Amino acid sequence: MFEKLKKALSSLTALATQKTLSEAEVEKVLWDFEMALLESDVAEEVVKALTSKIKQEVTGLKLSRSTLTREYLKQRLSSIIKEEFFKAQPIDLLRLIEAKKTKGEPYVAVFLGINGTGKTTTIAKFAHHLKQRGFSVILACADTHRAGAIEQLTTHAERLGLKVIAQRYGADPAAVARDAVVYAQKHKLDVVLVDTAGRMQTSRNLMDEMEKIVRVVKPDLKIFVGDALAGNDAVSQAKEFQRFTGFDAAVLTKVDADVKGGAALSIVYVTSKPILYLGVGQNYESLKPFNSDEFVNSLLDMQ
Ligand SMILES: Nc1nc2c(ncn2[C@@H]2O[C@H](COP(=O)(O)OP(=O)(O)OP(=O)(O)O)[C@@H](O)[C@H]2O)c(=O)[nH]1
Ligand SMILES: [Mg+2]
Repeated sequence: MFEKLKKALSSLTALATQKTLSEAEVEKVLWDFEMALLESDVAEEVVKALTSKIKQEVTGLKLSRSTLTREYLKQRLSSIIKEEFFKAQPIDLLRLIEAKKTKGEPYVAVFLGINGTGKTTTIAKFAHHLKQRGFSVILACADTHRAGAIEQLTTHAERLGLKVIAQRYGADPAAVARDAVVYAQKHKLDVVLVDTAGRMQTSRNLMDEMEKIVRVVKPDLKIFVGDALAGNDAVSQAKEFQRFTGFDAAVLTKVDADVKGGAALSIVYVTSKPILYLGVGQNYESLKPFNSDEFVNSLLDMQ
């Protein structure tokens, strides 16, 4: 995971191994660093923000080997990334769900994003995660567009032993979502997970439909599901969804297959919303809670 981004960061910390450093050498390393970030799918605006911070840092230092130790550079890079890139308040989702449960109300989460990013699979994984922690969960199939969507979610529900609310294809997705919330209220279920159809951020009708679902069910949380493999595209999708419907947090999927790693850094920076989970495979256990400190430390190979 994220090998390219790790390599980009270590290209910078390698500065410290050189005996003497001329301004030109530092420039060269910074240039390579910038290119390596771009190649890791870090969005351009994020590369600019990060490299200008690092430049200030490095050029402000006396360029002697004693000040520019590798450990020192790693520490600085790590705090810059943590301070500048993970400013978003983390969300303790399980605590929020517990709080609503105490009030006797279901917690409603709507999953949104473009086609094929992993929304339905993430819902199944998340439902499994919640069930293991003792919460009762109901799934709502508010994807009434894509052929097979209802069967896909129903199959997951059967495997996981969960109730699913679905209507026919072409039905109003907002009505399906509302039915699920009403069912959960009546049967005292803890969590409603609403699966929505994949929609291009450029499709006005579908974005309006998404907005209607949100208006009708007033979810506690809107979760953007982004595909790590889409790199910079995932970043522009996140921006557009942010503009249309807004969202509170993100899940990044297919991280197991992502050698680059730029999308995670960029989505958080560009939207200022936290990442809740990483999808790291296709089975129900492959959902990892995301911790920004651990993420940055692993990128920099620090404990
Ligand atoms: N390797 C890997 N594959 C994943 C992950 N998450 C989802 N997938 C795969 O991605 C494909 C699409 O997943 P879906 O959950 O159907 O995506 P979706 O966003 O619901 O798709 P639409 O409903 O068509 O918009 C499936 O083959 C999933 O198995 C992940 O974390 N890692
Ligand atoms: Mg789906």
